[in-house]
Amino acid sequence: MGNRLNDIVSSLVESVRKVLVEHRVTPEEFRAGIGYLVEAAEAKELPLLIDVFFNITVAEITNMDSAASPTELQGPYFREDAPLVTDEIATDPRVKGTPMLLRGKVTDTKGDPVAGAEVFIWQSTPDGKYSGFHEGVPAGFYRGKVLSGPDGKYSVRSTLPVPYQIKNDGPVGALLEKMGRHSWRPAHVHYKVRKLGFKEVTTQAYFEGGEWVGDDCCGGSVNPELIVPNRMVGDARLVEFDFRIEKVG
Ligand code: MBD
Ligand code: FE
Repeated sequence: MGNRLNDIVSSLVESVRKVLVEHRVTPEEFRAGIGYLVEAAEAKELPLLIDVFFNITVAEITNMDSAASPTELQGPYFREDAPLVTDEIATDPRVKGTPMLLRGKVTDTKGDPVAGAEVFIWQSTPDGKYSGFHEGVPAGFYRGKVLSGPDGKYSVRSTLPVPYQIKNDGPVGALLEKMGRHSWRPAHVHYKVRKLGFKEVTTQAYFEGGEWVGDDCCGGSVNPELIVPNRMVGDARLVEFDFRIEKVG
């Protein structure tokens, strides 16, 4: 039996040691680094810090040799307790937003419809906040869980998210700023598709021509397969997004 935990942690330690040597890191810098991590933890920003730098890589690993549709960042704002929704995701009537229609189909890797799949959808408010994490957004707003129908299809209304700056008033924002990096993400909608007997697919949709699509602070240029064309249905921006999920085993 191998020891995967030991394999990974030992490699991680080895990699960090190389960086310390390469940059001749001083004891003061080393202590400052530890202090920074404590600060990030105290500000509850460790998930954000780790997601910003590494989540994209884990998504890319998942996509290697996968017949399912591409996975992408989960980010720090998923919640299991998303309300079950049928045709509308709750949005704050006090905040003006552009209508958005999210629809698509869940199939297996042969293209047959998968009924009764849970499609979790979560997104920012029109001013870049997530319910359950940021103040001022009622719980359960801008997120929901919709079930695919007998034909595998789902359809819900919401409002358009905007490009937004990841939380930048804490340790993560301070780090990016000192590094000379920006903290913007292109506008996006998050999805997680779950069905017993299938591998879960976590992904995001981006908007054609959207600002920062070529320069996401969490991973550079976004996967072109995840960019939806600019289409309207009535007064609503259409986000047509299909999912191919793969059987376990
Ligand atoms: C987000 O909204 C997000 O989606 C990611 C990946 C990181 C930070 C904030
Ligand atoms: Fe997000």
